[in-house]
Amino acid sequence: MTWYDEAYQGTSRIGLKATQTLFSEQSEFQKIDIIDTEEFGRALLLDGAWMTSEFDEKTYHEPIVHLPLAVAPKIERVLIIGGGDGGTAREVLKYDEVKHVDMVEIDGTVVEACKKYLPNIGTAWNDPRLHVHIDDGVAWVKKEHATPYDVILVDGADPVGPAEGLFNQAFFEGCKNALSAQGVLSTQAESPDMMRDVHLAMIETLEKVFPKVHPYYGSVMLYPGAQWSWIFASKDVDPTQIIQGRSDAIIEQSWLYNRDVHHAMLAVPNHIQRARKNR
Ligand code: SPD
Repeated sequence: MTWYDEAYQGTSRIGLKATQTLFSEQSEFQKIDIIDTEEFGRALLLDGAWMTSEFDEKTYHEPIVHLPLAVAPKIERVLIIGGGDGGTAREVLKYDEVKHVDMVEIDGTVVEACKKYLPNIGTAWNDPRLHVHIDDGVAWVKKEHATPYDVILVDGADPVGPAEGLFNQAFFEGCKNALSAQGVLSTQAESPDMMRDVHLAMIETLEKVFPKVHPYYGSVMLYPGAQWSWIFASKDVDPTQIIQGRSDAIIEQSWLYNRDVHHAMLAVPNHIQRARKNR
């Protein structure tokens, strides 16, 4: 049996013992590994970093999707940047109000491998509302969009390699231009503990682009630090104002997400509050 580890800064590792290596290939963009394990089920690594596993994926995909979709004034048109395993699209497509989803993933090999080996995560590939584009998300948001998006979800990897462009001001300005006036964005925002500087820099960058910026927090077992974050940004939407009734049916089936969790995720740790005051 082979151990697969995500090594962080040469000082720590998070590892799982594989019972089987299902897929291992260097694509045009990155090294893709999909393995099977005893406790976490099937899991995906990109360039040696854990992206998702059958066991803990809901603790990532429910927050990135349900917090913004519970409060966005409109959710008809959704853009997902990244999200090649299909978990984010699956959660978005649970909403009947969603009419059209563009998912823009740079690496077609990730999509094909996940369709084949992670069918329990991407369960909505055949939904006719989902349009998968193998394309660069940075270029996609810069294009003129005849109809703006109501929601943009940035489900990329870490800020090294192919996802690096999903963390800078120019990209978020593109997102703002692609959104409707009342549109909202949510992006994965790294570990507030292990990647604290990156997390704080993302808040600062988003604040240069959007008037309202709210980090939110949860735990994802396989990620460095296990404590993870996302950032909700908009021109003028209050993330505490849940649209009544919209998420009720979803909450009945969800693993983690409910109204209490929604509000709890928006609680900002003291060390982040202090750092934001001192910047
Ligand atoms: N360090 C891991 C960051 C990964 C964020 N995206 C995960 C993809 C799951 N759909």
